[in-house]
Amino acid sequence: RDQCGIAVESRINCGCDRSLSRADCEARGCCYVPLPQSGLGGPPWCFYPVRYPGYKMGPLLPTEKGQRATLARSAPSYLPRDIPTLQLDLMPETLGRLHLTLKDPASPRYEVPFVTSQSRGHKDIQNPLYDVDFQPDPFGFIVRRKSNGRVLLNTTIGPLLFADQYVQLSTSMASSVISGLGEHYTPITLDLNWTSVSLWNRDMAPHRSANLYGSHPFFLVQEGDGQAHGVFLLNSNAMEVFLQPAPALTWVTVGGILDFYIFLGPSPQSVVQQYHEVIGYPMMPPYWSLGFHLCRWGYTSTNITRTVVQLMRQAKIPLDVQWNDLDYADQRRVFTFDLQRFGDLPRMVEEFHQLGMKYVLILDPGISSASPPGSYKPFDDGLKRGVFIKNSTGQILIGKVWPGPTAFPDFTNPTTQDWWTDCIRVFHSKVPVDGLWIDMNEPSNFVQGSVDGCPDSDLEKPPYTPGVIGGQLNAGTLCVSAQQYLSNHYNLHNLYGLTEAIATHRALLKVKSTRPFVLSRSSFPGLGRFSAHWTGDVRSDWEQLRFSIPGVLLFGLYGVPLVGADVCGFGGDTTEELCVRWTQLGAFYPFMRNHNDKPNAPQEPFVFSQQAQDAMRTAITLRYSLLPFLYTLFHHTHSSGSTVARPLFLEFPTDPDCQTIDRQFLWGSSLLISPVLEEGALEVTAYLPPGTWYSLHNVIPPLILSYYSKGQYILFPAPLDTINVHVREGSIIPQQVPALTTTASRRNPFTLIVALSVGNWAKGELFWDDGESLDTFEHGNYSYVLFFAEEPVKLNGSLDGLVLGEVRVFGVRAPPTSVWANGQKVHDFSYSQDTKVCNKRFILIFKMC
Ligand code: MIG
Repeated sequence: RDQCGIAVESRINCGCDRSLSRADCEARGCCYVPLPQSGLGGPPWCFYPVRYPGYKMGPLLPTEKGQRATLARSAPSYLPRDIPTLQLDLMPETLGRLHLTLKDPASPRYEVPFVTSQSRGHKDIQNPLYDVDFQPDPFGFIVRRKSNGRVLLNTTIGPLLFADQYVQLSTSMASSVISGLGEHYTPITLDLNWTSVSLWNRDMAPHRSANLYGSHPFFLVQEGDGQAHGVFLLNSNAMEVFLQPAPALTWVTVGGILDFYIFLGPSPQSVVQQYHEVIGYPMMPPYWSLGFHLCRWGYTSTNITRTVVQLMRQAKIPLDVQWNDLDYADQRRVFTFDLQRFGDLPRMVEEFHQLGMKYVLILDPGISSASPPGSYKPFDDGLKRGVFIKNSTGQILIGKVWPGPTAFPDFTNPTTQDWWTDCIRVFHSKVPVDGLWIDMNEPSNFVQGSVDGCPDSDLEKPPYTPGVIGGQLNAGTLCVSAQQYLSNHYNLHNLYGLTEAIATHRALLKVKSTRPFVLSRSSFPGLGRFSAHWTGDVRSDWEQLRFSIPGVLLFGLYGVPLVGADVCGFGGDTTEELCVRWTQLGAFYPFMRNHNDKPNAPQEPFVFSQQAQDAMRTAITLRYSLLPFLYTLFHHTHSSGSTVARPLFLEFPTDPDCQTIDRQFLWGSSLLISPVLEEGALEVTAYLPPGTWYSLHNVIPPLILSYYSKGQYILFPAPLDTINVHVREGSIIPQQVPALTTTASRRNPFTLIVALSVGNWAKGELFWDDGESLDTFEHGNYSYVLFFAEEPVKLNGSLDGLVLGEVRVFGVRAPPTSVWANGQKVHDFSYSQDTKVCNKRFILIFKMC
């Protein structure tokens, strides 16, 4: 009886796999204590008693990498095919990183390939940030933060279950403020009120509680005092994670091993960095990919596509990259183009290149299998080379996607890489694309499993199926019993997009020898080393606009910093006001693309009123002026695993107000973006962390106001032409005079914003290279400029070979009597008073000669 005396919020569900009657529950040896409220959700009635029997742990013995113990269970669990003996490996890898695995020593099980190939640890760790304790019987472990004794994870609160197709582990949480476990349509922190999230890549328009395109079994916990830790479960099987208010969490995965990385931070930013060290730092994007991209499904000819570019240029709105969706392809087959409507596609791409622009088009993984033999080389060749996924009886699995019947390349097979590279090389020799957009790569399938259905097997119908859309693992995708080179699709499904992104990245690398640009819908940890990501088929409405912020910020934590949502929304008709607000927010997505679904009203900037166009031009131009700063942030992410678009809690971890803010965000540590997210709003209530912030309303002419905040919400005017952006005191922001493309803007003079702190100093930096060569950082082919300003205002930093056109200094204490640059007196300067600060300060603007 005592054993069932567990606080309601701490009950661990004994029936994660199915709902249990009292008899079923007691047959499992669990406690059955009904509660008044009923219906879905809420605390379980059937839960594990204290010390529910499980594995018993043997002695810990030293190994080369740490310590090892054997776990054994004497009685079977209630699950089919228990693994009776387990091997525990404890591997302290760095001071802040602990690696812990549980696997079957008797017969190897599937383990995730690729992802951690770059991870390196040390052998002898002296005095790490963590302590680990064990409860031997039943087995459980406790991880503590050594400095304050805080329990970060405690798995003794529930049993470890480890059967062939069902692995379960529960842990307590150090707080209720948890971010991660994507991809879902959620705020920046998860709801722990008896919810669950499933990780199974699915072609599904973002909506609440659905498993979406990617899987990221990583979360970050804010401990409440500014410290944070993170947990990564490297497992690619279908998974459901149950969250409860204790706070506690239960992982259930249907295969693989338990392979945990625990990151001790202690700052949230260092947790992210430690995670990225394991999955690999993100790629350095080509500079042009930070420009504005324009796409829609329904640009049905080259002439229509050309017209779009012309109208953008007439409207004088910057545009770097024009895109085409499926429209270009002949009968929707990839690596072809329609000779009627897109016959001069190669010439069109050349024209865009002449304008200093780039061109990207879509590639779906499904390869049409129904063309007459000899008429469609990608399929014929693929067949010969054996690159396609096979069904469980060894025939090529045929599904249905846009071209009709299709086969699916198996990107875990090295031969597929060669074939894919050849397909891309041949196509590129005709149509010199600058990047590739890989869609439908969950992979998406319009029939369930295959055109012939799926076999009736334990893989297709496992003893337990996580709560996925469609109720079955093969819903909207391939039969999971399908066979791939490395394993079955059951294990590899969540890696399909990642493996396609790797193959596409490598192909572009070979064909072009410049930095590849790939945009992938499906994702898994490690994607950011190869690809950008967009958040899929978002609807054109205000709620989706608002949730695009946590969507983008979370992908930053997942190591995919080059991310954005379709600006103005993909599904449904946008409105002018929504599209203006979305363009303003989108100007601060790291990846900015306006994209629209086929049946919808057009939403290119030029289709709107003059007033709306002006507002959009202002926002996009502001982005272009800030690209040197954005690019420098990408350099940091690429070289040390930081974030670009950053949630406030990463930058102000000890400020409790920042823990859950996700209607605002930062670029790096210096720019605070506070967009309008409500229809009709002409003001925005925004939180300013403590300090002085300078508002940056317009590029030219500047309208600068500054605010001193004690850490408070402030109401800012936000007329339709304005997005509120604030510069943090103490920062220097490198900018460049904007132009209609980055090709042109990169030749323009730089400008600097120097936002003096109260103590009269500021610093900033610029990473600069040719914007497209490979590994410039790794090979030293770049300039790196540190700017530093101090009292009396003096600015240092040399722009080797680059032209500095203008400097704007915010927060100058007194009207300057003289201004000097490079040892010469400057006559072309102006200043104005900044009225909003407590003591009078001035804004000084001067032109360099
Ligand atoms: O089944 O290529 O998310 O961006 O426009 C739809 C057509 C297939 C889904 C993508 C969307 C793209 C669309 N694609």
